[in-house]
Amino acid sequence: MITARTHADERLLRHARAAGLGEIAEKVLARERLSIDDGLALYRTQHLHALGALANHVRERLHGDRTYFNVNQHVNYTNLCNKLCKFCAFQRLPGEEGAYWLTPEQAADKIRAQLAHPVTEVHMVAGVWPRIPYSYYLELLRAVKAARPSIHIKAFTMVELDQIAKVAKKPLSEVLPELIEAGLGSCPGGGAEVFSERVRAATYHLKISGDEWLALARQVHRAGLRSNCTMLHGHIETVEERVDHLDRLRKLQDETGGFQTYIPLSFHPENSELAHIEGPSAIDELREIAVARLLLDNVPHVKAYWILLDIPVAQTALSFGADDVDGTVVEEHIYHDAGATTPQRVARDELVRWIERAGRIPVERDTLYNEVWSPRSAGRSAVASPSTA
Ligand code: V47
Repeated sequence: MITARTHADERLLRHARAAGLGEIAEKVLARERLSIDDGLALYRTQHLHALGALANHVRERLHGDRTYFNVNQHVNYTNLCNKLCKFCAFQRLPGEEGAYWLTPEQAADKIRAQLAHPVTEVHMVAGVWPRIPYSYYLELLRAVKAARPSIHIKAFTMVELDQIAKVAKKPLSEVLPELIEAGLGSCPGGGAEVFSERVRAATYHLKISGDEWLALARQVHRAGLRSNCTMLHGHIETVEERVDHLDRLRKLQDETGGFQTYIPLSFHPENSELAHIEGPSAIDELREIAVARLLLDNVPHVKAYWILLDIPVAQTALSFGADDVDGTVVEEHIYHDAGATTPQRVARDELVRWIERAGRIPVERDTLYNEVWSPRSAGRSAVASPSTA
């Protein structure tokens, strides 16, 4: 499609040309797909503002000022894990200090504890422990649904699904309909780490490979579920490996269209075996958001997950390509065990204010991006809400 260039487009082009990104800007304005080499150039440019402006152009073309959030809660049902990933501070072996495994009723209690708040989604992920039987996963889903029938359950990364199929002793294609019947609504994006075999061999060799992660996501999409996708960045991976990871996500998305949102996960080193690595800076995090927005031209949303970015960086990311900030969260362990200094939860109205103070329009969504509330639907007061969290 050929569209006439506006003054703003010409200004963007001049800015990009001055930064040596003119050819990429031409492609972005023409809505052409960026290549692997373009991706490398975006990672290597020192001109963060020009990169951010290009990503912001795409963000505004797709979503205008709309910025999505939801009222959600996280439940990490166990930290028992046998994958021994070097980046992880959350995992425990049985008998280790702090090891826990919630019964389905204990998980349901966490849902019931939030009944006074307008929670629409539970994000439920955990470690992988082979003694957890298949029946547990079904009971967990049923108990959560019984506690709050309206809740959308976004649960189980591809790593957990791989394990669930193993203990079920059935192929995933047979397991997924049973999980859906018990209440599963969609899948989160974790566990992908970086698809590179080199990085996997060095830091998470017991985990499923990139090919396996992608094959499982393909099956999830074929079963009719939407899912998210992620990349864990800022440890030992190279920029070539990052571009390859994004390219492989993009290829699967061409095939299935099942990814809703991409979430770059910045490595938090504390209390992990990689504690000697500094982890990404705010600049690295903004670059990651911007490159993803430009390369993943077929994934609708890019999330600035405030828990790991911190609020000022998440607000800034809304002008670097991101259009979503995740939600109220309530109780988070994975990043707080790894040194995150953000609060464990945020009130719904505070999220609304952060988004407004970043100059954007807050839109409360459900998990599948149906609009729950926006200032337009609520009249003039942006903070007015169905009820407050
Ligand atoms: O799978 C673990 C990563 C993931 C660390 O889908 C770490 O909406 C950085 O996937 N430093 C879980 N990252 C979180 C996740 C997620 C979060 C928010 C929203 C969604 C979504 C998904 O966190 C794990 C792993 O890749 N992780 N430890 C760490 N120390």
